[in-house]
Amino acid sequence: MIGVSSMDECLKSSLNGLDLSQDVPPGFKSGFVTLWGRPNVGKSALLNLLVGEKVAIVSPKPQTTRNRILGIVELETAQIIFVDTPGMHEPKHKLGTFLVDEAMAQLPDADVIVFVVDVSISPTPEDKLAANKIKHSKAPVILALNKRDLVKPDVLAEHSLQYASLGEFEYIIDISATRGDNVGKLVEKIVELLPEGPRYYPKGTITEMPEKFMLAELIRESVLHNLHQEVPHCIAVLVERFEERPGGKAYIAATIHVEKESQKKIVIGKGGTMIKRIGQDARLSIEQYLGKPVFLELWVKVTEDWRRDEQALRRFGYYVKPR
Ligand SMILES: Nc1nc2c(ncn2[C@@H]2O[C@H](COP(=O)(O)OP(=O)(O)O)[C@@H](O)[C@H]2O)c(=O)[nH]1
Ligand SMILES: [Mg+2]
Repeated sequence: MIGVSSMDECLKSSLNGLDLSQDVPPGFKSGFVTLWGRPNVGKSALLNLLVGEKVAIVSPKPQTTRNRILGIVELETAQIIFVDTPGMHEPKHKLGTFLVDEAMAQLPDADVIVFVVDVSISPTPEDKLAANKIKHSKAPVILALNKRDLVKPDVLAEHSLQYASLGEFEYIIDISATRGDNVGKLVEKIVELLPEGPRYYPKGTITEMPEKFMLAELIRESVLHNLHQEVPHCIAVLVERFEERPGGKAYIAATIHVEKESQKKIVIGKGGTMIKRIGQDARLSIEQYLGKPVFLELWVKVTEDWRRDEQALRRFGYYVKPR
């Protein structure tokens, strides 16, 4: 099950059997940094850039991220555990409720919150909603004005003021998650704000997401890139089999679940062209991720209205906590 009710619980399970007395230099800092904000502002792109590897899928469509995802950055003087969250929005179905709950669950244990916004446009109602949810948090908040590569300096200044008025911020910085502008400075400031602490994860750990989860995410990303409008939001991916085959090839069988027969037709495409394209793109990114050749078999199945069906949501890894 991917949905985790709180960071503490998750941390405890990952710490089982780990030697926490691992030597750390005096003054070593560590902690959880929650990446917060509405959908589509660049939280996952920022996480990947910080970690230096793809741990979260990214797309121009809102609500790409559905689970809390960890990305760990190891420095000489600190270990920063970044927590990527689904974007804050007004939920329209049970999946939406799960996304918002999953994001909210990452606030109480955060040592630092990075509130990411898209500075190329003025604040939207969802930015205001996201800002309000962290108004009373005990953790210090850094305002990261992302996508500065898209705006001229005068617009940047005007929008920055608008975002700055949404709350109280420990530090404000304009960054670009695609170009990398000011990301080093952002990390420096985060380290300054972190408490002293142990190395929570063994050196070299980048994420703790299970491999099967990453495979399903990479397939979902391929669907997001190849299909438009509502369909990508109506899909869930389950990896049924993941096996080593002789000759070092990986065999993966996965099912793409859609909500309606009409969506199944779109995902398969005329004469199977779309599912072929989705499969090819997914295979390439999975091969890059696993570092070995992959044989990928994809199936498409209708699971009626799964976004409103609690049992199906659980099966797909979107655990909805009792309210
Ligand atoms: N130009 C530009 N695009 C960005 C930047 N950061 C993210 N994006 C794009 O914005 C879209 C949403 O990014 P994503 O990381 O999925 O947003 P999230 O929903 O907040 O996780 C993607 O198309 C990214 O490539 C940036 O700094 N500059
Ligand atoms: Mg995301």
